[in-house]
Amino acid sequence: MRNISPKEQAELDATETREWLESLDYVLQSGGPAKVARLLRELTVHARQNGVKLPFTANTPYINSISADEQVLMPGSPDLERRIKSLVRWNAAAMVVRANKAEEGIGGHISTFASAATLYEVGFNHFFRGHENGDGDVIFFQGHAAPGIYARAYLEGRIGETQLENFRRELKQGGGLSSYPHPWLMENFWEFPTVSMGLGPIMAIYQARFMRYLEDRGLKPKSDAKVWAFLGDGETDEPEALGAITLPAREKLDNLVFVINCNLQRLDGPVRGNGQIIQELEAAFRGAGWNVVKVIWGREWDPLLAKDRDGLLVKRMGEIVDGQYQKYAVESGAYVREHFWGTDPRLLDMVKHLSDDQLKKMSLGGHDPIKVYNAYKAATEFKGAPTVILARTIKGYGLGEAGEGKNITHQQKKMNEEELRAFRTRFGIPVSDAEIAKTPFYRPAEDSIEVKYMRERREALGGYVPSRKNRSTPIKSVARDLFEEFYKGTDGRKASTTMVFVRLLSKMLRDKELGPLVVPIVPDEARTFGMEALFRQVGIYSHAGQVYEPVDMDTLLYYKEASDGQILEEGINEAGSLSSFIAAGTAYATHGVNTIPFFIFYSMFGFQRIGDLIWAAADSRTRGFMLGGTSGRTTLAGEGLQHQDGNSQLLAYPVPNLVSYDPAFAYELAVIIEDGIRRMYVDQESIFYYLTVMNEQYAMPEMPNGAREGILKGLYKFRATAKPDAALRAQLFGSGAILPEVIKAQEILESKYNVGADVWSVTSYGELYREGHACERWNMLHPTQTPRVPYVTQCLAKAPGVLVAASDYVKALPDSIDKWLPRPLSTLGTDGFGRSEGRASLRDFFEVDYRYVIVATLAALARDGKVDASVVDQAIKAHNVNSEKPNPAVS
Ligand SMILES: Cc1ncc(C[n+]2csc(CCOP(=O)(O)OP(=O)(O)O)c2C)c(N)n1
Ligand SMILES: [Mg+2]
Repeated sequence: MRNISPKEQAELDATETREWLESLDYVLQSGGPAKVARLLRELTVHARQNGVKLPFTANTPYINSISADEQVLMPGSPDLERRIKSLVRWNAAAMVVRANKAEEGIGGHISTFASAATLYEVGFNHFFRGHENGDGDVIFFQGHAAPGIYARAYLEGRIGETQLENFRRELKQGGGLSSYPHPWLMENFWEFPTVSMGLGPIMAIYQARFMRYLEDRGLKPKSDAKVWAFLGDGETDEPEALGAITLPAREKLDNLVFVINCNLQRLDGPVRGNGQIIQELEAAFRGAGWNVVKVIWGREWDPLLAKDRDGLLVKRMGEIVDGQYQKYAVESGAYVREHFWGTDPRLLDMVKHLSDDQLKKMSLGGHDPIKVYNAYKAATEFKGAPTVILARTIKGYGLGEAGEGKNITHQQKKMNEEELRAFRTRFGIPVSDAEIAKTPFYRPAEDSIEVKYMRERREALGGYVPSRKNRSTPIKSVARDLFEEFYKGTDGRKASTTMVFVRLLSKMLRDKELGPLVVPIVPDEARTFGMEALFRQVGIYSHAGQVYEPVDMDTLLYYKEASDGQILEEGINEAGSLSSFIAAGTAYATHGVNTIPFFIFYSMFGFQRIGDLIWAAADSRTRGFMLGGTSGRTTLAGEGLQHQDGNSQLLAYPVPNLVSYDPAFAYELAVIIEDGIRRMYVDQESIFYYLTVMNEQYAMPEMPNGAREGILKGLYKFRATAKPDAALRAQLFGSGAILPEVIKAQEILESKYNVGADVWSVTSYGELYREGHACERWNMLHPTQTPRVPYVTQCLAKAPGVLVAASDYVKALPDSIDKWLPRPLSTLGTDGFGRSEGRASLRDFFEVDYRYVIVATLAALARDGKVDASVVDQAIKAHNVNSEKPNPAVS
């Protein structure tokens, strides 16, 4: 047989391909798409069975998922909508430019919204549902797009010109606008903070799931409201952004829509210069089970794609990397013709009827309202899975020379006169050349067709968004008898504060009024905290119920999943759990339901790991209780360096609306939780709680008379000395699991060393610290009035003797109240890395057990000249304290 030349081979291949395609076309025409799909599936199986290795791909071609002939016409008035969008664009840019003129460096972002304007405007005009007709959509706006959202609210008449003028200057007279979405600062406007990138997407996922939870548990009527999350393509590099995307597919959350603005750029440069972010994201989301809608090309491409019989154009589209696409966006039509189309004469031929200018103006999908409209329509109608829309845009769209598609675009805040003029002309804004230098805001008259149209659309869609308000009715009161059992103590029986919490939680769950509102959240630690009885009592939430027979079905406490289950068992996922906590703790505003979340977790994996989400919870005005379980550096035995938490109580300090406590006893915990529910759900305070609970067991004493106020303020005298008249006196502070050590030291100091020591329980250094500073500040500003005395000073001003504190947390905690005490405080704490050891050894290592309390007390008395140094020395020896051991804080 003669050899076939490569050219002949290519022709044979082409013929063969054509024959196969023609057969397929025939099947498509006669049998329809379903038949083609079946055939292809069977062909694939057959090929695999015969050893053909098929490469895996989760990708579809680099074209729109919705073809031109599938798309529907847009309702409404596209022309008017374009005009409105232009006005929004102008005002958004103007507010940033003005802010930067008025005060150098005040910042702001023009280019994010410039690229996303169509994505938002189509939503505002046709999809985003307000809360007024019942249930509204929940929208997570991309933080850096805030100027556009404000500009629209200004046109709608919801935000005044002064506020717009004071963008990023919130402290100005008359009020300003916060740089980004912050419910804490604009509580009637923004619902969720998103600007710490990655947090918006994960919060949105758990919000969508929580909406289903509320419906399945009958706490809210079923609705087809959506959760929308707008994010940047660069943002998807944050682990939180994509880290939880399998959950909504698993749970079939078709109430969730992600819109990813793929402008191919982030702050420094291209997101994937050498690859394609859209294809990468498509594969990730499809792999996770999402419905993926790609909106890559604008309408001008449709006729070209229709002509692309051989797939040449689609192939060309798919082989260009993003860095190169970015180059096309800034280059001339001639450049695009040469470099994009010029690789094949057949491609060049396809566009020979188009001028360079027309080539340059071929739009991208994310800038074309009809493409975006169809994508949103498909997303909102899709059943059985969440949808992600991957919309291609140009960063800084419309800014022209001022920064369209450039690498510096993200930080472009200024536009010179010429650039402003070009921008004005491009979008047809009625601002004259004479006025342009002032960059005036522009709002058409109240009765203009633009304003009327915007208002009508929003009215039809259920009111303005974003908009936040408390939609719940406060709980009337909290029944004291739920909590009173814990005031009595355990009569010598040992218990841990975790056990106490679980018992209290179980009681609350049984309460008629409170019970249904309680949302227990655990990241795969329920057994660690002894909560497994709750599995059976209230069930684990699962939309699907339980479709299998649990392995422990025949036991009393079997693993019960139910569609109306109450526990959110989040698996090993603290970030997801905290996102659920935020959804549940803000439901009073979002859904008008007073759910009370109790999120219990391994305390070291709370603040330390997901501190930024806790900050977002604070900003969101989340209500509820976070419980750091197995906490304390020396109380968690055996677990070692990464687990033992001596930090979180300090890390809780900076969160302004977080109230933190380190309770030692059952009644302290009960008093704190009862008061917390009252403050948050009866009095409607925008606070939340952090409580550390321990697994060390000891007898729980009875609540001393009159202790309630002190427990809540952070300090009360737990036990006075039996020797108030002793010559040597001391005041000992203990908290959490270290309090029993301090009580033991009190007894020995009295019996062996004749020191009359009072013991104080410090439930919260944080609260004492805040109150102390509040007094100090007031005194500074009111010099002629009677000074306020910090609570801690009131308690201790007349208390005799030396002052000693022992904590299972870092020394900075007790030290933080030192200045309001009458004499210097000697501090014992657990600075340093933990060790894998038992409690006794750990407390020796960290120098926080009763022996160190004794030594510290005697050393302070020696310092004050009350005892001889030799007494301290003898105590060190008597208690086997090793003076030469290395400092645990640095070893
Ligand atoms: C966690 C976090 N890291 C860094 C930043 C700073 N930052 C703000 S915007 C931005 C780039 C955003 O790019 P992209 O997500 O693609 O959004 P685009 O503006 O392009 O729409 C960066 C790095 C931030 N806001 N949050
Ligand atoms: Mg981007």
